[in-house]
Amino acid sequence: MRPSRSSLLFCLAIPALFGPVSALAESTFINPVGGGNGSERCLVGSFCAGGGAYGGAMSILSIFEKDLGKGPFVRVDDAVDKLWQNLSNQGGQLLALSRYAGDTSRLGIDDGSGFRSLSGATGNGKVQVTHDASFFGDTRSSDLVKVSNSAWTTIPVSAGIPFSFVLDDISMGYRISADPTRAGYANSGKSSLDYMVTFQVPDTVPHYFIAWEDRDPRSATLGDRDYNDFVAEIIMSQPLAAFTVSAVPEPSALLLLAAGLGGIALRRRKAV
Ligand SMILES: [Ca+2]
Ligand SMILES: [Ca+2]
Repeated sequence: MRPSRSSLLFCLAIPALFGPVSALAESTFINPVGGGNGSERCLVGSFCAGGGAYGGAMSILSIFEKDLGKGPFVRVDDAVDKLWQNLSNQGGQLLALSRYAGDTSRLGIDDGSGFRSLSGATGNGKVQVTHDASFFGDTRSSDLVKVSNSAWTTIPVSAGIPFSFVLDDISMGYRISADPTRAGYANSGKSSLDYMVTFQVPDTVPHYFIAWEDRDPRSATLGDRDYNDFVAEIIMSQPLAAFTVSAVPEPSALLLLAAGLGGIALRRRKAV
């Protein structure tokens, strides 16, 4: 099971998950069609035209939208996903959900005391879902792995201590921080290179998906920028600071939003 909502609600002192709507201060570009080996799924908001052998398919995040049944995810301002913190001790949970990358990586954190691993290395080309019957007809159904959701990991950080997520590329032996101002990582000091983007789940608790690009920062690029290389689900006891939503969604995003709203009633019926 996913962690009990009631077990997390007790520490929620901020009931409003949606902060004030304002202009997006910083939005890292995501390449919607990918550019890897063609087996990658494209990200939300894309029709994946030209996405190699998987053109036209659902994105990883749209799979999770469908799996959770809570409505469309909302892109989080990249100005605020570098540092996270909780209102209670050990108040966050993490679940590693998918990886589409040749490199084997795991996810961890750094709260100022160095890297701490939080996840194992997930299988390549796999997406963990809990409602596999919802994906009948998916053109790559073999990618979808049904899980019991028992693999949540507590984020071992005390209340009020800011931390950053870190991707540990085990194959290549480098680590990338979501906060490039933090010292000791392959992308330290390279603020123009943002390797992690974040989406919020409409929920009664602060609930997010983080998605990584795993290109070696020493090459000073962001690779194919599809941000499919590692995706994890996060539940917190405190929303990201100064959370904002895009004031001017792109036309394709508006179409998706309309489609998503139309499907909310159905999704709610099947949601656990
Ligand atoms: Ca970011
Ligand atoms: Ca990539």
